[in-house]
Amino acid sequence: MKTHTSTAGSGITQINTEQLKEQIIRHLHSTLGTDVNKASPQAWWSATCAAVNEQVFDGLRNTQRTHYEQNTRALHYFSLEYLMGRLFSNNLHNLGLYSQAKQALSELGMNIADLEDQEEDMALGNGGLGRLAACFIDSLATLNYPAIGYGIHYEHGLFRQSFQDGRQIERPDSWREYGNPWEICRPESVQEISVYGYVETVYDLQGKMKKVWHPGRIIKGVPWDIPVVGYNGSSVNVLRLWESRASDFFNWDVFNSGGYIDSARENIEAETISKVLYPNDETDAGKELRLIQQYFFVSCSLKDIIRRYKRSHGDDWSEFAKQVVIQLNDTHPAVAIPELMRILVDRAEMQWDQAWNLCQQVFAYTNHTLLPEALEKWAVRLFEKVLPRHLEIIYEINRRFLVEQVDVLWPGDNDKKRKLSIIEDGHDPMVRMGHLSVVGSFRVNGVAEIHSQLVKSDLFPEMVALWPDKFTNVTNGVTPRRWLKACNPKLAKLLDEKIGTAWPTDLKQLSKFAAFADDAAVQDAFMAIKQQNKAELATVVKKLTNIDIDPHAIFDIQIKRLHEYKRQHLNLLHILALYRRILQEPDYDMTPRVFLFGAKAAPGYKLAKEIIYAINKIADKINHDKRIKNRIKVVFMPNYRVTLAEKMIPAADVSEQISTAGKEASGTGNMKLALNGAITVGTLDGANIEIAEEVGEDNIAIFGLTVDEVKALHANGYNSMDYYYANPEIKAILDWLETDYFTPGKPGELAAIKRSLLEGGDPYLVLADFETYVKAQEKVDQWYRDKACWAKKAMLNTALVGKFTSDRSIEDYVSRVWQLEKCAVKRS
Ligand code: H53
Repeated sequence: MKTHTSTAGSGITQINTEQLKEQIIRHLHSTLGTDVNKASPQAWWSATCAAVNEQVFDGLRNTQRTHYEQNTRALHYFSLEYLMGRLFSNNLHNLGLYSQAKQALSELGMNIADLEDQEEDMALGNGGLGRLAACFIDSLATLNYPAIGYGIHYEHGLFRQSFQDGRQIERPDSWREYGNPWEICRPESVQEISVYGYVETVYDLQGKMKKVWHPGRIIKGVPWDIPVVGYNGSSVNVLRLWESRASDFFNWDVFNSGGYIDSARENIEAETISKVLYPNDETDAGKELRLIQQYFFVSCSLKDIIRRYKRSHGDDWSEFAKQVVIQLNDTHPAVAIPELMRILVDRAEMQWDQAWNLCQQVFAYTNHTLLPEALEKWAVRLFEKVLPRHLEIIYEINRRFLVEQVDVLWPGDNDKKRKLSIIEDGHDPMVRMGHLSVVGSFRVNGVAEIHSQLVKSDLFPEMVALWPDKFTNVTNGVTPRRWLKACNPKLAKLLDEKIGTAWPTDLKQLSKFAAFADDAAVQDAFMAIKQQNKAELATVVKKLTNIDIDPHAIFDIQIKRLHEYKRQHLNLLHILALYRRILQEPDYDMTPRVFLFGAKAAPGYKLAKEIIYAINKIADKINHDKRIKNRIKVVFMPNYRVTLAEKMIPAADVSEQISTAGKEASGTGNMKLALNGAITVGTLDGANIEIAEEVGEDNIAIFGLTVDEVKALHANGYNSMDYYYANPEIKAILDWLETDYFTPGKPGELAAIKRSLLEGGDPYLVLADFETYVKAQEKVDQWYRDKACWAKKAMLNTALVGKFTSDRSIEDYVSRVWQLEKCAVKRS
């Protein structure tokens, strides 16, 4: 019997396999009330989680005590989304306990992989932005930075997707239906927040004017803490998520006045706030409940921060900006700016200038998109109804900004004022949250070099003129612990053997692996691992879709939210082109390919849903067409989520990153896929540009219009019809979509795509990029035929993307924005 001992570092007690076994059994008995011979896999999983938590809570206590004793400056990450996925194996890996747990469970007759499957994904996010937040909190804990993530404890995370006759069906996600072992309720830190009502102007005895907000509704925020375990047992930070409940205080009033039913209704309405995650990625819903969600969580979080600050500083605000920095993850939490002003001016009775000065030292804002439909605006009418005092404060912020800044730089220039005003004029005036975020923050960053450039040149050029030093870049990153070590254990082991074990926390070490790129034996080992990962994915595919795929084909993967700008339909047109070529030329020479998609469409996004439907229908036709002799297979994986990504990414040969240049702010899936040895077919967009710089042009297939060419094409009047008539292949494919070939007896069912590309003007230039895309794919096909050539390229992708660890992103934030100090955790 082997007994491993954990290598866990300072914050956490070390433990070996025997101790772990004892703990698991103890929890089976005393926490689960069951026994080894009758426990269900769910009970085994829960007992193991409870055992793991003994170490986690140890680390948490030590971390919190150390931070308190050292009175550290801390980052407060405000995000409406955290796409955490599963925590079981992640926590085990980060505690250095995975192999002990595997061993302990196997000695107890259990298979760790079966237990892992007991866990629901924690899907409290939509896509890139939410997953980035999850990677960042992992890195912050790993790097020993004092930090807390704040967000919403949604009862229902992102919907579960299934397909019915190829169409997306959404079902609610109930991730904590049977409890969640990783969260701790903290009733001692409940907060109360207000919404609605009206503002009264009053004068005190000295004749000084004061604004008093009489709220219409009070809501309770109950915090749930999720420990965030750093790698190798460094810090254990916290993700604090707020759940909304009816306020007891308010409820008693209604209850005592005989309104039992009203009181129950109030309860339901209050609880609605944290009920469900809005399922839109990059579209602004503009709904009242969403504004209330935003305000609810930032108000609870600010009060929590201030409560903690006051514990050591009382009413002395002079240290506040030294202790507190708040990162706004997109504009979603931007209402924190007027909320802090309200707290300082109305409650703490601070002078406006002093309060504003403080705000501008505390907030920093990350922009994640240039897409106009994602740039949040709130109708002034709605704001006034929900947050009347905040609207007044925003007006005052705006008035001072226009008078003291804009008019000073551009005296009398009303155009500039109109463009820069936080309030957009019109028959339905709007509050521009992006403008508010820039004005109220000391730093604004984009998420990849090109994106940060475009934020400056296209989105906020005048703001740059006002504050040139405010703008910076922090290129995104991903945690290599989850996205290589945990999800691709075979490759991780090979790397350990070849370059040592330091890479998970020092990802630039991967470059040492480049020395093996021409070594035939290492190439074979690398490709054998890829082959095994592909075979494992093929089993998953069979189980989920009943489709047989050949693990020796090229696995060509596009996984991301469904959006026109991400151009899943460009991928589909390529598939159709290949299919048609084979039908026309039965011996058409191509390397067999499996096209795998994973994507959820926002439930209200019609065209995105039509694209899913088209992919499914075309997949069905192609997969059953004997004439193509398995040269093409198309699979749409249902319910794409973090857990599925962890199975798909290690098995990818080709990574599809084909957004219209200038539209994808960064992308992070591109980084995960390259890290696992997939070769990118991509446009010069977002972080693809930086990936190309790192891996070199021989090891990536770049195609398509550049940002400048896209701009020029639009400026000169793009006409997609020209491409339709000029390229017979494009014409034939689009016309095909109108027939009933893929939807027997129902012609026109797939015509929405054609309509958007022709009548709709093809806003994302699919047809303009089609030809170069097909050429890039032909090049990839050729590369794959030479096994050594492919292995070398794939290995160099893994070796050369060390830049894209989220640890580097965090260090960039620390030096460019947050100015934090590391704080090593002491064990008690
Ligand atoms: O944020 C990612 C980027 C990605 C961008 C994405 C994003 C959302 O997921 C949601 C809203 C939003 O404004 C941006 O699309 O390019 O990688 C993390 O920065």
